[in-house]
Amino acid sequence: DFSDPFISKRFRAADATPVPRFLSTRAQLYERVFPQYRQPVEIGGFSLDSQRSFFNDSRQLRYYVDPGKKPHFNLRDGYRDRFIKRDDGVKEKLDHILRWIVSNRAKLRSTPTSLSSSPLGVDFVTWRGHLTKVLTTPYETQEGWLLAVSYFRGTLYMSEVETEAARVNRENRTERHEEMMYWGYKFEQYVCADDVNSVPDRGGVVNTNEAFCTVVQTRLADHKLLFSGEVDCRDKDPAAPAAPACYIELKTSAEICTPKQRSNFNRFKLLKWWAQSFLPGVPRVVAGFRDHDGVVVSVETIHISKISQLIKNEHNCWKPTVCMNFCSDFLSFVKSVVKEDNPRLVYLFTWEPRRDVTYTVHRDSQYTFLPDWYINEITS
Ligand code: 0WD
Ligand code: CA
Repeated sequence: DFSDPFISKRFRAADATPVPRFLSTRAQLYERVFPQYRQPVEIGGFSLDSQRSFFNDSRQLRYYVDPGKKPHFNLRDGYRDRFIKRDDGVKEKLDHILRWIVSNRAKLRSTPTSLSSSPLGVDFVTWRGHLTKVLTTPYETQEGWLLAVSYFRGTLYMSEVETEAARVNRENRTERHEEMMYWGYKFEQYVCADDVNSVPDRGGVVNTNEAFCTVVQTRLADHKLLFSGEVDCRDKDPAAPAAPACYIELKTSAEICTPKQRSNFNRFKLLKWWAQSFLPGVPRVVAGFRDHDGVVVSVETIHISKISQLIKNEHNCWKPTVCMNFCSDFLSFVKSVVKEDNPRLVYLFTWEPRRDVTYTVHRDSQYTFLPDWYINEITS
């Protein structure tokens, strides 16, 4: 009942603007000037230990140790006997970020953004990985996504829901695919040390529960964002710039032998690498190129700011401005749809390749993701 003043108070805006039903994802629609994207500022970080326990500090942050140009690392080493894999059937949703917010509320409220209607001073709270998926949507042809959004005390919380297709893929991975997923983590172990003065321990256990996540604040057009992303390591030079500029993203990829492989790398992989690191302001990716047997044959540093130049000669290639304008328009779309301040109400934004973004509304359903402990903590 929208005429009841008590109820309408709980809505964002009691205006008569028609609510849009869908958002187009056609790339050409987003080819306009690059939107404003404020330099991301690190406002904190947290660690997840080998048991996936939360710590409000950077104890899991590691230090990059340059392996040289042709290290010949064997990425298959330890897969059978020194690998502890995180249970990816456990859905943590935004829980770790919410835990960080609760532990750092004073810091958040004292920032000079409190002119905003929300006590947290931000419009959106989410994972960096969810925003990466939004950025790459106009060019994605394989995998769709589901993003659950709830509006609570002036802030929109956005948490991914695994699609049916992604669940089927996850539950039916081949043994080869399972092993190749390990290779990326093994590469991290070869080039990361636990302490600023120590060296990598290549004989240790690879445990994918362990993580350090940065928490950054930034603004895309008129959207104030707070998001967290996992950081692989940092520059160990004490003279390195402050975070996030000292952070390094680590990647592995198949070695590039043909012009066709080069073109595919530029068109598909560099898009994902760019989007992921550009968002939090991580300036460099260190890529380990490996052969079919999991041996790293070369290591290269790729500067995120140079990627747009690298791809300019590629025919029919992706454009950073399309990604950022689509993201900005998607966040505006979310704001225009999600109006009721209610942590148990979920708007489920759905996208499948070659389709528009649409949404459905769910009250007190399986999709509700803001936990009671968080609601109670923020409400008190
Ligand atoms: O649905 C998801 N993607 C969820 C992610 C649901 C719930 C939690 N997470 C969190 C985990 O806490 C993890 O620590 O994801 C965190 C990483 O967040 P992110 O930085 O926003 O994610 P993304 O940018 O997609 O991935 C960064 C790295 C990956 O590195 P590569 O180089 O492969 O892109 O985080 C790792 C992976 O190493 N990673 C994950 N680790 C644990 N759980 C997950 C995950 N679900 N997804 C990626
Ligand atoms: Ca990585």
